[in-house]
Amino acid sequence: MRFVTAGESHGVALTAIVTDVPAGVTLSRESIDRDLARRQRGYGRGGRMAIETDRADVLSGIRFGRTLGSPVTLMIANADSANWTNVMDPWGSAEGVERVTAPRPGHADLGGCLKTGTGDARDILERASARETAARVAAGAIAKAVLAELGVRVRSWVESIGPVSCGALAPADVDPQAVEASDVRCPDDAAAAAMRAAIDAARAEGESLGGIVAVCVEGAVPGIGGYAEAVSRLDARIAAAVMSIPAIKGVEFGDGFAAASRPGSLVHDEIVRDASGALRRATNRAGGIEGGMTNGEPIVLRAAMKPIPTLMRPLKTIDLATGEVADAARERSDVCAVPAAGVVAEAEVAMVLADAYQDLFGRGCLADMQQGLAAYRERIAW
Ligand code: EPS
Repeated sequence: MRFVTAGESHGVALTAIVTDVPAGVTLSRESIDRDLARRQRGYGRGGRMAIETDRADVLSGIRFGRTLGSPVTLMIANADSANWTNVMDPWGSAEGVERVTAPRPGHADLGGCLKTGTGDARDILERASARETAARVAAGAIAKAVLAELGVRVRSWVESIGPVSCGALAPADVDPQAVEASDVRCPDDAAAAAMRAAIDAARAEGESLGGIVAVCVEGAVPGIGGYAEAVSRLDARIAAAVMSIPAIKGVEFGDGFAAASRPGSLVHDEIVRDASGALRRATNRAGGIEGGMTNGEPIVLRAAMKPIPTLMRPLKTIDLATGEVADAARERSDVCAVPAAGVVAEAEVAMVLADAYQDLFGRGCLADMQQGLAAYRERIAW
């Protein structure tokens, strides 16, 4: 499975086209819209989220609640576009429309203006906006539906916002209901309260905050991904997908960077037999991936998100129209979008993993994939 998105933040709609979707996958409109709502929630979001109630219309590829095996087209209308018709008109004139000429440090504004030659950063920011991640989440819901049929679940939670951290949590200690009940998506109540306070303080100071999200995949069989070719290595594929989310600056699996300073015996996970006779690991420091492949333990990865570049107390920049020092552009924005980033990361991870399952068990039809998976499970029982 692969997907491509299109759409500007204040254009008519966002769209995603998902290709290589296996036929016969059951899914509901609610499952897609639920993830869209999860992405919209979160303490620290800006005014836009009060305007939008994201819902996906399916334009192709699904009939009577089942995938057809043809490309799935999803469309999410931008309710706010009604307020931007002259600014975003495909055929009108730029005359009288205010340009954005003070690029924000940390945003795509300057690089995009230089790359494309435009003198209006709106040409860039409309697409670079994290609003685009709504389309990714809708596409990811299709991948999650495929994975669910294969016994694989993807979830996420927040471990830090700004300076406040609840530390690295073991997946077994994270109650998914507690995560979903928290408006910062952190299951630790004390940390969650401190995170909200940090967001309030940042808002009061015209600041923005980043943080760390964790994503966990449970139920994946060993051997998904590959060791033989660089492009098939699952950790590389997942890292690339997660790094493609706007504002993500780092990705680590398992103990990640901390493992670099430890001796090998404190890094690698001993192979043991569990009560059922299956080969398992005594620990999961690798984060479920070894040699570019799943090892049967939960995949655990963390992504670091930088603070959103739009600051109400702006940094200095150079105005592209005048060449003079200026305050960076201010747009309505979020103080903190870390809780949303976790939901987007779930979508990216799900898409990569569904595709990697298809590498092993076929692409065309879910029933064939399930049959292949059952035979594989039987063969690898050691
Ligand atoms: C977002 C929509 C945007 C921002 C935010 C994410 O809406 P607007 O620009 O109309 O306020 O709230 O975008 C950014 C943080 C950004 O840097 O562009 C969304 O739907 O997630």
